[in-house]
Amino acid sequence: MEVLIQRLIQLSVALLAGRCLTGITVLITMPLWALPPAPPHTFFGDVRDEFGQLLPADGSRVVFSRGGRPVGEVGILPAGRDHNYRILLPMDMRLTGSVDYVATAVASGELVTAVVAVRGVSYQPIEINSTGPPVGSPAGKTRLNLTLGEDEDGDGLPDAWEIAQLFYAGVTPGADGWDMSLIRPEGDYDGDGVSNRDEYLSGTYATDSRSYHFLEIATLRTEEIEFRLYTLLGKSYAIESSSDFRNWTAVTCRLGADGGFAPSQTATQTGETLAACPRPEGPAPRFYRLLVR
Ligand SMILES: [Ca+2]
Ligand SMILES: [Ca+2]
Repeated sequence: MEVLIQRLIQLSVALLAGRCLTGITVLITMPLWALPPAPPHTFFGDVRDEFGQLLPADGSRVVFSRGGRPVGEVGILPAGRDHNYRILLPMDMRLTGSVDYVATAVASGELVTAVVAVRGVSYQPIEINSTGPPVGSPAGKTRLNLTLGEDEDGDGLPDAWEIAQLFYAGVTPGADGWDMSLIRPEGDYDGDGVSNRDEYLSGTYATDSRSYHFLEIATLRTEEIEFRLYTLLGKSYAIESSSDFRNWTAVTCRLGADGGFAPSQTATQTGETLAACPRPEGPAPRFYRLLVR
């Protein structure tokens, strides 16, 4: 009877540990101090080059490290999402007396860094400083956009893009070089109502008031709304609608005369373009916005 009770206890322990009972040996050698992992933390976002273009899925990779040692690596994703990289960092519960279940496991609050490897060369994104961002909670998500390029003036915009905008505007460098303070992210150099940062992200000129993204109603038909918008070749566009300015849903539209209907489409021309979208039923007011990637 004593042996039976002992085996029942062992069976309970084995089941609690999520293992199959194959014998007493399993119970003895099972590493009881190796606690289960916590759910991974997800970092995701957009990786852009110094002129605002999303990096293509051409083999470039995002590598996360802790203390100089890699803890995760992923390739750039193809278009079609609201991000072009997504990495799940393994996490450990870090309970007292335990050891990590894998050497690359991280914990909440730990600092990590990231580099982007393009054709074998690693670049440190502008957003990554010497300490790097902290890891959030298990199962949590952190959006971390990564921008390539130099940023000597520390404003978050790649200097190469800022200089290109000034050059386009006819500004010349002084004795101390280019005055990049003229192009601040929150500023609007050309006064077209679109911030310099948004012009960088959308690919328009920050120093040309004729170059900016807009969305307006061109024609209102019984069953269709025709929008007029500004597109750039190769950029993708999505029109979203809302009835309360809080919850937005993508509208399936046709961009240009030849395209099919889809929630997001890549422009085949630069300039004004028409987009045909189904008109919603009912008298409720509807708001629309344009997303550019
Ligand atoms: Ca800068
Ligand atoms: Ca502007």
